[in-house]
Amino acid sequence: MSTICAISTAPGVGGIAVIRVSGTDAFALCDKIFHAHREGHTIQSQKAYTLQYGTIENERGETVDNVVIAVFRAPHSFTGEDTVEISCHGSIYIQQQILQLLIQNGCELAKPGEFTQRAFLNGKMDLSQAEAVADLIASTSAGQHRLAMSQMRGGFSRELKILREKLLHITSLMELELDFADHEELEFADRHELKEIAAQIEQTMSKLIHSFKAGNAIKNGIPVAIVGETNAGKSTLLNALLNEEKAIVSDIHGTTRDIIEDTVSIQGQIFRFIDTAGIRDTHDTIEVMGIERSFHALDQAQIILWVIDSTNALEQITNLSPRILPRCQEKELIVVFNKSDLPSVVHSDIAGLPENTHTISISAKQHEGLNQLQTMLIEATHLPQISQADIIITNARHYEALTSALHAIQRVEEGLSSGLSGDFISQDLRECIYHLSDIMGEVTTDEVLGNIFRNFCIGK
Ligand SMILES: Nc1nc2c(ncn2[C@@H]2O[C@H](COP(=O)(O)OP(=O)(O)OP(=O)(O)O)[C@@H](O)[C@H]2O)c(=O)[nH]1
Ligand SMILES: [Mg+2]
Repeated sequence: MSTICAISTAPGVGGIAVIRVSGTDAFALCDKIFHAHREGHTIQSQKAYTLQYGTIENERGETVDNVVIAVFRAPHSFTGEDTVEISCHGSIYIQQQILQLLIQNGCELAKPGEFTQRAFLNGKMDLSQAEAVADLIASTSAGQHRLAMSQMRGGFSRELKILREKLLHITSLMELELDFADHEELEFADRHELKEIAAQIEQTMSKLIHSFKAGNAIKNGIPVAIVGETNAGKSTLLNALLNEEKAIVSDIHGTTRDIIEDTVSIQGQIFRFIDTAGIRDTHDTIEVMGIERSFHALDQAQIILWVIDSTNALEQITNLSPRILPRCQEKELIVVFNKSDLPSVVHSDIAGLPENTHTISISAKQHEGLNQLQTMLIEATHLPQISQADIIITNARHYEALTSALHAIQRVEEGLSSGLSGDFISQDLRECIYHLSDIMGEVTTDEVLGNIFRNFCIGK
């Protein structure tokens, strides 16, 4: 395989940058531009997992930089190939010069994710673990980090392997039976036992599929729609929660006309706050379109913050209850009485709201009551406490494959119950195994692989 190189540290200027070179010729290629500090030393003769000091020189013999070389020998490296890591100074100019010299001497520039792709192809990790590497790099919250770490360590892969072994066991029994189809009295596979194993498999799969909701919420953030009448202070609240002047705030009714959203981490959990156009009767065509979007955002969200101007609370509740409450039945609704800094007659047990509605009084403008609101938000997520040992699905590709596998195993169970002939059952079993293997990347097409790794950053 060709030898590839890339800058593995973040783009821009840092104190130090790392350039990674991986492939059969990594040592020989790097030796062409490296001059060891100690006479007679080379990278090719350098022991694995040691560091060596020296200089990188260009074709005119000028020093580009003083560097430290780390050597990893195949198969004991991240990619499974011979790998060199050049630590140079952080200047973008230096990094580009070294990269250019490597390419001039025969290296190829790595494509995004190519190092991880090679690790996968060389059997250092399965596909779901490789995908976790990308998640780990992208993680910005404690929750995301914990999930990626657990997936990278292979907990999910182990679970899949166990499932697959059980399936293979049933399949081989079923197929053995088919081989002796002439002897009808033969039944190697005890149907009762098979049903039990299939039920166990179905249960484990359902659990994994179920975990996707939590996994997805942790990875992509829990959607929270901020809705209410115009001028209630929705955009002011969005800005306060994000701690940033993201949305325009004004005392003109109908200021926000489109969806404005952003994510923020609260106590290690990512929330995606969606500010919406204030709901009112209007003849303004654009505003009407904006209000339609408000309801769409409400329908998509998991938590609803209904912002009410406390100085006008009763009227707002009466006006909007028929339009908001029916849409919140499956969701967590928090009624936020805003503008608590102004005199008002509102009480949190105000009439007109269903019993057990969560209410809170805040001043978005003065940032009063925000901590309590954040705590309420965390409670409203109902996310289970997740440890690194838990197996949670976070990836839509895995979710789809598992769902297909689940349908196949359900067909197997039905087939077993209704006494369906063995060859049909074993066909469904094979399909189930196929989908599990797909998650681990054992039957995945090059096109799908290409897509997965394209989303990585270069240098990883
Ligand atoms: N006194 C007081 N004024 C507030 C508070 N929150 C918002 N306001 C004011 O209320 C007005 C409307 O605020 P916005 O945040 O633009 O209201 P909105 O709900 O986004 O309004 P639309 O975008 O028109 O639907 C502005 O003048 C804000 O400064 C608050 O807690 N106290
Ligand atoms: Mg607004």
